[in-house]
Amino acid sequence: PQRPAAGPGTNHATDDPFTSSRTSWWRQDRFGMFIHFGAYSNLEGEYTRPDGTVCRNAEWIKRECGIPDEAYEKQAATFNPSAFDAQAIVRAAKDAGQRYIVITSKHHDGYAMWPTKQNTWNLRDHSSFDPHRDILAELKKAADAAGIKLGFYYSIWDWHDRDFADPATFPRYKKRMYGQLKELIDNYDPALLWFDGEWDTDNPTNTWSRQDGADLQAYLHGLNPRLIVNNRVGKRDVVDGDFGTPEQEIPTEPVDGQLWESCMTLNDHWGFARYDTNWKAPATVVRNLLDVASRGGNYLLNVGPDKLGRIPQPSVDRLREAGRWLGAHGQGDAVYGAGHTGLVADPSWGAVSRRGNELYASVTSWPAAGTPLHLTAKQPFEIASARVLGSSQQVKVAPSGDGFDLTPSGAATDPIASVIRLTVKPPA
Ligand code: JFZ
Repeated sequence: PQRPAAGPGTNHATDDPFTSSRTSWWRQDRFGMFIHFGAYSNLEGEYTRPDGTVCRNAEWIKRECGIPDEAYEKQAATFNPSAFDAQAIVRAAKDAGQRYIVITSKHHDGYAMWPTKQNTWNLRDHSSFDPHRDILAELKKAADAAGIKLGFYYSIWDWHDRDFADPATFPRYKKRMYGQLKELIDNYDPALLWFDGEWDTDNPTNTWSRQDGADLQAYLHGLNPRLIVNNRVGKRDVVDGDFGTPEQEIPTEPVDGQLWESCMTLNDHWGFARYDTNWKAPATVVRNLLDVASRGGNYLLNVGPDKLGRIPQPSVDRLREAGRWLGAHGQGDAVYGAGHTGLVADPSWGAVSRRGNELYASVTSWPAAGTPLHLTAKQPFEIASARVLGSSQQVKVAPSGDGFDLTPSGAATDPIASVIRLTVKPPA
């Protein structure tokens, strides 16, 4: 899909994100780690009200549980993520086959996770954390050493800064926000900024406009022309930012002519919630990644560290299982640098992605011996060869109806998904 030309009042990088070298790593890498970590993590999902009743939420706990400012500030003063281990986090991402990390530098509660000079509502000045530590610097260093890209989530919406909520004072807030973003870029050189909280909320004074988004993006690209920025910088339309951000869902169609990335939780919350044990099965994680890649998107899979800064073990386990799958039999070739085929319809038995003239048919429901998998062709092409990764078995290929029948001769190679690689001759 082609990106429309910039119209009046719009702004975006003048290159085409679909083909630009600026976005090249992001378009190849496909799989990233989202980290929701902030002052809310210190409550681990539960707030006990003065009357003894317990209210549950995660990163929205301040607002959803109606925690008074003083009480929230008081708990944040005890926040001490002393077990935050950047190398362990980067290792978990690397083991998962994730190639970039996006961490919340500031969520809606306004609490900055680095020693910002714009206010004292941050991890250095309002916590019980070692004042000599800087977790974003630690993460940057560990990510660089591992060849992992680092990006920052930043919420435009701010519940803490008094100047946010009044149009008369919003310019003052905006100045501090620009100041914080410059700090992030100057001090940590992020590859990507992931904005959020740009939407019209129940706060009637939130007047964030497309032009505000365009201005901000121009400012950011002035600081680093190679930055990648998501669409929540503006109004999430095709001209806003580089990529769309469907949340907790996998689109079946291109997202408004934009690159896209599905962000998803591993359980039912973004931030740590000690009571939430509704973990996705490892197979679900891998299959989601395969569906996403086959439709040309990226998958940003979230972890929520606990109040000490540790990724929950069930998350680590699932990440490791995803990485095991990607590393086995070269199956990662179905994901990295692979994308939408344009040639075949989404099958019911799995997902098909494409890298050059190879199609990767990832089969999540392996057929009984002798039963074919049908591949529906959306345009004519030929299959020159077919083999199952990690197996020497034959795959019989026969034209059939609106496409092909693929009949493997043996057993599945992987309980999560087995991959048939097809070499194709697409129409000239
Ligand atoms: C936002 C945040 O409010 C949430 O805490 C989390 O950080 C998530 C990744 O982003 O939540 C949203 C944003 C957009 C929609 C819904 C929730 N949306 O477009 O439907």
